[in-house]
Amino acid sequence: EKKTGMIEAWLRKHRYLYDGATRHPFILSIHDGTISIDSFKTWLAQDYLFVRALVPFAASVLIKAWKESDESGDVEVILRGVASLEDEISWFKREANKWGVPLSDVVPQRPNVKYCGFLESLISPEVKYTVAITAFWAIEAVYHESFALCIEEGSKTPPELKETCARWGNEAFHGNYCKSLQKIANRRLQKASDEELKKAEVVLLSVLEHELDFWNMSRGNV
Ligand code: HMH
Repeated sequence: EKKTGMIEAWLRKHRYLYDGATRHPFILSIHDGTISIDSFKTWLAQDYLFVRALVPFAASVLIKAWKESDESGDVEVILRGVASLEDEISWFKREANKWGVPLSDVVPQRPNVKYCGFLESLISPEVKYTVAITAFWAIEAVYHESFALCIEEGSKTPPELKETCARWGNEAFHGNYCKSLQKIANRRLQKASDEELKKAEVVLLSVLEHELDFWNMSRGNV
């Protein structure tokens, strides 16, 4: 079995699930301009809570990189991601204010609770850097690929949602960030034991399933 480009191989193998997560009806409804504003508001409020939970997970990946990585450059890539989350949280507060969504009393819905619980389980020191960085890449890549579709030429994304889509869909920051994470993940997976590879693949599938459930929740189908 060839171990190089493991991420690409897994994406081919799990294409159906990956497309399900990145071409979800929620995203397609933004892309074709038919999204209901209630769905968008639900997503906004729930994703604010998710991003708050993403901070300690991202910080745990940073610690794992510092302890376990064979290349010091990994820390900078992950640090850039951690740092960008502060701006992201401020953005959520501004955006929620704009839409009249009160963030102080948002109750996390079940799929969100489950996804955040999954993130928390990955913080454990027993979860290896290779497995954690694979999860981190997948989490960011699903959002990038999803929202990139909505800013493509010819999309009918409502103008008031363009900024949201560009936040994750843009190539300049988010696209390159995902590429850097993917490169790190591939490099680590190339050197991983079969047992670690199995764990990383399972974690990737879990991320994709949680992302699907998150989109479903945003559309009101819990
Ligand atoms: C549910 N997945 C979810 N929310 C996000 N903000 C990201 C991924 C990427 O940051």
